[in-house]
Amino acid sequence: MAFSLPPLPYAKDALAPYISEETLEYHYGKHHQAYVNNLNKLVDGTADAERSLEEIIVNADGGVFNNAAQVWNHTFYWEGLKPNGGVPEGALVDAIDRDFGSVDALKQALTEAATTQFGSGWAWLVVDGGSLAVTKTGNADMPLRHDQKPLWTIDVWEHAYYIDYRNARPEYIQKVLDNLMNWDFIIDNYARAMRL
Ligand code: MN3
Repeated sequence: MAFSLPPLPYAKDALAPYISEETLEYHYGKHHQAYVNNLNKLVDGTADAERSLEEIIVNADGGVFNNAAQVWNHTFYWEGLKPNGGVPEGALVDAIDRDFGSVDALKQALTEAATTQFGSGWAWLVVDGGSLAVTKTGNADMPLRHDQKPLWTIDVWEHAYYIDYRNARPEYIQKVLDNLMNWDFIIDNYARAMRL
């Protein structure tokens, strides 16, 4: 069964003005779609065609891993973005206070990771051994490869921000952190991660 591009969880203009409809047309409609298409070409006729995306990500290398992980990473990124995406609450807030000191300090750690990732990649909020942590990964690399459970991510490949912010990656990061974090999604992911 071929992999398919999951529908966006909102309209293409829903993240404007922080992320424009034009960026979504390219980033979702072209880049994300291309990873799906490339993955399908690579796994066609192989055992990976019958595996889940997560099974491929944990086991594969090279182009199969890169495209499978990029399909997964982008779907997760879109789900993590939302205007008016709630506020941190409940057990998640307790964990943030314990592991970072405050929500502002967590955002500062995410800013630092996303800003300093050299070249293409991602910054992540993860659960690592029961604690919250902020990490950064290069290219398609992602937490499932490191026995970490992802809660949220920000894409810092240039294609994520170049139409709206040109080279100003720090401005893109700040706008996303201040306006588009889907805390309801993070709360759900944290609850699921702590049950596993
Ligand atoms: Mn991307």
